[in-house]
Amino acid sequence: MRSWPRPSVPPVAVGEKRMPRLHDTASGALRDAAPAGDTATLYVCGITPYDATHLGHANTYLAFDTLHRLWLDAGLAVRYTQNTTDVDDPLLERAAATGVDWRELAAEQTELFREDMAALRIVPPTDFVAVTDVVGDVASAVARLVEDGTGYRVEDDVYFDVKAASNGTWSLGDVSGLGHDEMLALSAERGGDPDRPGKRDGVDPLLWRAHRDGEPSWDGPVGPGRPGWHIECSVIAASTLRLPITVKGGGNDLVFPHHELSAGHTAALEGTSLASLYAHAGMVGYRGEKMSKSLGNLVFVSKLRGQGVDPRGIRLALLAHHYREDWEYTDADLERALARVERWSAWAGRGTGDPGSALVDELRAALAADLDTPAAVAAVDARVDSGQPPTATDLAAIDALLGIDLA
Ligand code: 5CA
Ligand code: ZN
Repeated sequence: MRSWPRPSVPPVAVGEKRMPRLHDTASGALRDAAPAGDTATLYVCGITPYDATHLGHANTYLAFDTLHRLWLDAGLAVRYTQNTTDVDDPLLERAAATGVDWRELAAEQTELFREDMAALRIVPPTDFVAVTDVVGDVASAVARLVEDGTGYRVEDDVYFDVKAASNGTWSLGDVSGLGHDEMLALSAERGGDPDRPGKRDGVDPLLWRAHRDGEPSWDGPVGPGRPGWHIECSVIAASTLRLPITVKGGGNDLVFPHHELSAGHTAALEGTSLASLYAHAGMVGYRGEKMSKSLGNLVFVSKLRGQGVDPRGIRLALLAHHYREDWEYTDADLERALARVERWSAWAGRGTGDPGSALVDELRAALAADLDTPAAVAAVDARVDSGQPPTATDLAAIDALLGIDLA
């Protein structure tokens, strides 16, 4: 479907380019986030379109935007896929509770998300794919899994047999490193149904939910129903990107079950790993809890924009925290960031001079080391405080790498 407008990203022709290194959840190590060829691929799990876009969402997409910008700066082509989970239990529940058609709710929230992403100058995905646009592909994938024995029925629903699927390419735990008991507990918390009778293993996830009265459903080779959650991202990744993906990303609430089991589905369907590296952003909290739709403790990007807040301030409030950190947002974060935008803008307004600045090298070095945006912001602060006016390269680098246009 339609994505959002691409911000201008100026080329920065001077200095030494750097390939990023990222913390990989699967190995627990810092690893090169680099493709074998000259095209990097990225898949970031997209929104379930209701209660969008809160600052937690924005923080996750901004983390991967920083990676995207580093890759572009390093001269790579980037293919980036993002999905929207536009049919799923929580979305249907919200639609029912508010008396809105679920399709209308999803369309309206996806449009709001596009506007927020454009305002924050997030470089858009190459492919922005709604699950409802690929239901036929998901159904065929589920049918193949049933045929090869990794998919099985519980009544009319279809589940994925994690034990049967664990083979040389993927074994349960490869992505998350969790033990079986921890998986059962998390699965209960995060949309799974570990106690359903008839399942071969409590961790086995739903591949296809058979039609229930009042729920949307599609006809297909496994009977009328709708996609399970993890299979949607496996199918969308395989249909848009060459596997394994260079980096698979999302918030750290997706490590298990979502990314673990998407990787399992991909191994079973494609015989290959889903991704070379799994990167996860921390959770942004507000008033003592993770910012989440179910708790309702949300700060919306659109609301801040509506109050006239400069989107560069929102961006800098988030960039001031390392992407892997779990942190709690307060109004002071935004106030500090807006003061910073003012200082940086005043500096940029002094006209350009002094060709000897090393700022671009400092920014690249900080960001290439696991996207250390706080260090990058501090490097700009130091340059601003030095009393020297900016160079044209300084301003281009701040725009290209941090997405802050001071012109
Ligand atoms: N549609 C699925 C992914 S396929 C989903 O998790 N949707 S979501 O709307 O709940 O979240 C969208 C993205 O924002 C995910 O990558 C999720 O990990 C991330 N996210 C959700 N809440 C927060 C939060 N409080 N802080 C940081 N990231 C968050
Ligand atoms: Zn996903």
